[in-house]
Amino acid sequence: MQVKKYIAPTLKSATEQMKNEMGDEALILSTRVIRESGYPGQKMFELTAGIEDVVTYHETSNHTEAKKEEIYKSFEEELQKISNKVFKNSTEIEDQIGVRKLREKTDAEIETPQSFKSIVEKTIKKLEEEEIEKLIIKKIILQLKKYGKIIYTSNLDNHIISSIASMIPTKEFNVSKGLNPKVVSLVGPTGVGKTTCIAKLAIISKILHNLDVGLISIDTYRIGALDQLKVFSDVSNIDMLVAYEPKDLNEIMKQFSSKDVVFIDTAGRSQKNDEFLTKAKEFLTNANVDETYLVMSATSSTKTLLDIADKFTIFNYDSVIFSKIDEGVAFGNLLNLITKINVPSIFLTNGQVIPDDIISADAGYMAKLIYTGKVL
Ligand SMILES: Nc1nc2c(ncn2[C@@H]2O[C@H](COP(=O)(O)OP(=O)(O)OP(=O)(O)O)[C@@H](O)[C@H]2O)c(=O)[nH]1
Ligand SMILES: [Mg+2]
Repeated sequence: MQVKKYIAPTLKSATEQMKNEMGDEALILSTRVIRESGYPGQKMFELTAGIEDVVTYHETSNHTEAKKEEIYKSFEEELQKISNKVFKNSTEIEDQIGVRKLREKTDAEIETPQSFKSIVEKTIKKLEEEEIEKLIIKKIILQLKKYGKIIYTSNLDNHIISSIASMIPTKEFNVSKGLNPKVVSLVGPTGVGKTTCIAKLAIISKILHNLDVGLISIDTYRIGALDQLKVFSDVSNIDMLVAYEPKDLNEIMKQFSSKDVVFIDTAGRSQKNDEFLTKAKEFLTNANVDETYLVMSATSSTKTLLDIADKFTIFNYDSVIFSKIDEGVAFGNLLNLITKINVPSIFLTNGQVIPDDIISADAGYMAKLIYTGKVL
């Protein structure tokens, strides 16, 4: 580590001097107030700064083992000097600048530029295997390069996961008791799990949050669809009404006016069927929907997800639900989609069990899912 002292009338100007000379990566090791003879009576600040040169990842640099040892030794010496001078207890400064851990690392653990390069290559391969698009991989790697000096093999995965998480917007599901009913509709292609998801949300709202729940089905298209929700509503003792025509919704909403939350189950429609999509939209317009969630299967390809997300924009959906993550084997498709549509995720579903198999969307969880390809 190179260590240098800067003396200036303010801490700010000392910091500026440090940055001009040592760059943004310099660390402030200590600061103190001193009285300088050249400036009688004037308060001066002394800033001790250091710049790391033990762990560098510039691919062009070529540290031999001996060179590394030499740098490491001078770093230790400098550290000792500073700690003796500035702090009574040397562990105090070590802890402050976080080098204690670094000192404890064995030589084998310190990455050479070559090993960092191979780590990056392995990372790219892993991200490709998870089916993340090249442009996103590039973005992740660029972020890694930015933090190169503090990345080790042991914390690399965490850096990648944080980088992925920073690209995932999420939203919370909020319902307040005693206000106008919050009206939530679920839309999406056929068989993605809309009705199952509504059943999960309805039970959670009723049992866990003690909310008064209403269910509406506008799915009079598929044979058996009404029965599916009706059986559930009977078993769970949750009111359910059916709208056969868009105008029916005016009356139904009056009947449900004292509910806390109302879920509307729509018929699954192929995103290719414009006529059906327009009809469903007409129903929902009459229901004064507060929030619409687009349900998509996590097992669909990126191309399919993008097509669905595009065709369903007619519903102005606020959030997305990724269903069937338990059936997925790679989840790069989710990141590819999310980074393009920029709509928050609200839930993930991970099985058929009502109400257990649903998870609130969390960027960290989703990033791990995408990076590891495994449902944790
Ligand atoms: N493995 C798995 N299966 C699920 C999940 N969610 C729903 N399913 C199953 O997927 C099938 C279709 O679920 P539905 O809830 O009927 O799907 P839908 O979107 O309402 O279907 P349509 O109304 O016909 O468009 C059922 O067998 C569900 O049990 C999930 O998260 N994981
Ligand atoms: Mg359904």
